[in-house]
Amino acid sequence: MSRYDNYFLMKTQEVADYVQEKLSFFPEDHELVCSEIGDGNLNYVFRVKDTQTGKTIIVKQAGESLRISEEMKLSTDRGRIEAEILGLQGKLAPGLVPEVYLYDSVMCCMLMQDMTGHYMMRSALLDHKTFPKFADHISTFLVNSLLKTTDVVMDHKDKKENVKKFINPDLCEISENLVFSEPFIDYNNRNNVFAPIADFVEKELYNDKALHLEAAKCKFSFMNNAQSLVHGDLHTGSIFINEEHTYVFDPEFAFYGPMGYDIGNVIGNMFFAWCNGDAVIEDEAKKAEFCSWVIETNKNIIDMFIEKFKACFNESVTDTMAKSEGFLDWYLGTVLADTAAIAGLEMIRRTVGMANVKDLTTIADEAKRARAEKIVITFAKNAVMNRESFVNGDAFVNAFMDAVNKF
Ligand code: SR1
Ligand code: MG
Repeated sequence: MSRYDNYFLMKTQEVADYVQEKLSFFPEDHELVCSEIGDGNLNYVFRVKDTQTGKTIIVKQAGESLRISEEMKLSTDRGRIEAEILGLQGKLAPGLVPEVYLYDSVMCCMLMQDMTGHYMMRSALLDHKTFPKFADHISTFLVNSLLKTTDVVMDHKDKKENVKKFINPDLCEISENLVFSEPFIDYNNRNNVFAPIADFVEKELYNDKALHLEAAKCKFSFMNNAQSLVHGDLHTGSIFINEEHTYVFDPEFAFYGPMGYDIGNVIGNMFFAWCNGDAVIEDEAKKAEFCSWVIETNKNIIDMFIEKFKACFNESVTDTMAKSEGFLDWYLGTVLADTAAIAGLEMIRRTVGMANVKDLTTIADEAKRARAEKIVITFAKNAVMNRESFVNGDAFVNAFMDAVNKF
């Protein structure tokens, strides 16, 4: 009989004892301290530290309701999904995800590696730090975790087992509402629209029926195209990074969906970093350096993804029909179109929806923030409406700069 035989939400001061009971990670007689470090919308994240050695571990516990909203209840099964996908991604993309030491399905707790020496990427980008190896690292992660979990590569029955294992209805429902629906029709009355651009949003998002139709098509692709095991929430807050290394974490939204969902999330969130840098950095040379790095990085992410995707496809394809001449180019074209559409939809929802990004909300100057948000919405609409023309890195960054030049 243990006090952890039934689920309860732990308080910070209870977490160190929990770790000692569950793992032999720290010596029994060492003094441990614990702090709550999570700033996400859903879970409680604690760091436990050995005061003698400085060694640390992370404990992530899923609550039954969300941190961002008490009324929103969610299955705690998301913790299992997260622990399982991290194990799988660790095999497919070694070194690019943190190690999971234990998943406790009763307490819905994951004990995992502390990614010390790394910054949370969104915060680092808000400090306008640059990471020269990011495009290389993230394109490797995307190709390996996405292409290698498709029917192109996997045995089809094994892949279907994966689809079952990673069915994630509650978290998918959040995205179906927040990404694909509410930014266009605010039926839950919880959009956060920045008042100075309310008229712009009304005209460009709420009243644009052609846009609604394309968003609807993307929503049904999200719900029905079980293409790859996607991370499901790959924004810059789900990445820990330094100059040399990148970790992707927090895949609790994982499910089998279109792989462009992950790639588009990365691209869209990088463009947010550009918007922040452009609006906030005062020194013109520094601004140019940071903003050009973001643009170059997004171009490289797409181009490296294409190159690595083709190489991986040719090396790993197993499906007989997928080896048909022309299939690879057709398939990749659909992935890039999905990527463009998702970059656009993610950018729209993080601007006017319920869950906003600090990259925009911390721009203190109202006029600069309004300009940034109009740039975002203008690029995003183009990316959704004309997604098939986004065929390489240049297409993405040129379209973004076209939007910038309009305001
Ligand atoms: C109600 S949860 C809001 C958002 O936070 C997560 O990070 C996901 O992006 C979700 O859409
Ligand atoms: Mg998250």
